[in-house]
Amino acid sequence: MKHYNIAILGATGAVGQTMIKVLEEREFPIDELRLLASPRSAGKELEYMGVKYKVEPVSPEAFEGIDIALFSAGGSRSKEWAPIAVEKGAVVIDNSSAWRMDENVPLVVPEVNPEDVKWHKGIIANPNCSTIQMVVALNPIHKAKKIKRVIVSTYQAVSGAGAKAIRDLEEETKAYFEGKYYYPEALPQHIAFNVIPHIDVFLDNNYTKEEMKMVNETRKIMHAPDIKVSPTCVRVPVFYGHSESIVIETEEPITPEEAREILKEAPGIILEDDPHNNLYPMPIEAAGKDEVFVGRIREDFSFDNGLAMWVVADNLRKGAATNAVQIAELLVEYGLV
Ligand code: 25A
Ligand code: L14
Repeated sequence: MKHYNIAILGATGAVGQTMIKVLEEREFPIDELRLLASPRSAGKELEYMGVKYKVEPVSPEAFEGIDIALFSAGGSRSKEWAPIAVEKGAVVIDNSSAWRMDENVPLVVPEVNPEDVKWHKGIIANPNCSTIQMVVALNPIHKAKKIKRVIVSTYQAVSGAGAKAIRDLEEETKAYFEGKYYYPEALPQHIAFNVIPHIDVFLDNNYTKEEMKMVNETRKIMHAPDIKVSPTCVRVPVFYGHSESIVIETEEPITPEEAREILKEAPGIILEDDPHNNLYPMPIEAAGKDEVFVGRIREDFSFDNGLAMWVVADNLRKGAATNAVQIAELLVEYGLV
């Protein structure tokens, strides 16, 4: 079997470290592994398969001989380094929002639109975490009964905003009980014992950029330019795992039982829907897992053809690292590297 040279840019970040773990767990056929980050992290050691690897500062030479480069170091780094990595011959799988809506860049969720990797021109974008788990759940229903409209409210974990935001929740919680004050470093407000209806920056239309990612990326991934999405994205004091309350309006009626039958068979989904026995998805249980968990499926009786559900996934795994590694697996499967 062929083995590949892999680079991770942003290896020391919350997503980067999860990428290393996921590559290891899925036994991705790696020949050489290069861990890259900013110069301030160079020299740090990270473990892969029980072996310590030194983190190198990112440079053009670092991409020499690399087959696949996984990027998760933020949008501005992706804009700067992806063209350089491609020029050196690598296929870039980018986790930032930098390239997602570029018409020359496929935006891929392997359970939904795997074939789109085939037309890549060097860069493949990994969607936003909240969007990924939503389309995994909605696409099978959309294929059966066209979805016209989606109303979604998210409950997003702090880890989505990176390693520093994880520390914000830890330190603020400690400070609260010690009667001290902690100034948040990564999040725009205090998150401990609070919820914040603000993720990424506000735009002129009074939605956040995170919310507009859910609108635009959903259409691109599902090849459904007419689907209407009404999102509200909220940060909650949870470390790992995003949750979503989703209400859809379909063209044809669909019963909760039909939806359960469809989702039971759908790829990448675990149905946990037995509320009378207290069975429903929760972030504390989805954390560390690669699937999307769906439950609380019920009729929305506030309008015709309405269906409500609750969808949870580990944002660092299916929302970022796992989805990126699955895209790398598709490249191998289709013989594109
Ligand atoms: O622009 P976007 O697309 O909106 O993305 C913004 C951020 O979202 C996070 C990710 O942060 C990203 O940076 N993110 C979460 N989920 C995501 C997803 N699905 C996602 N982004 C995209 N898609 P993160 O914390 O997970 O990872 C950040 C990584 O980026 C590296 N990096 C930063 N600047 C870089 C760079 N790499 C190369 N060149 C640059 N100029 C960053 O490397 C990290 O790997 P790092 O090792 O330098 O920083 C992490 C470590 O360094 C310490 N540290 C950082 N800043 C400071 C610091 N210590 C003291 N003072 C500081 N100011 C941290 O302790 C940490 O260990
Ligand atoms: O992938 O939770 O566009 O703050 C960047 C912000 C992921 C979530 C992206 C957050 C997002 C992140």
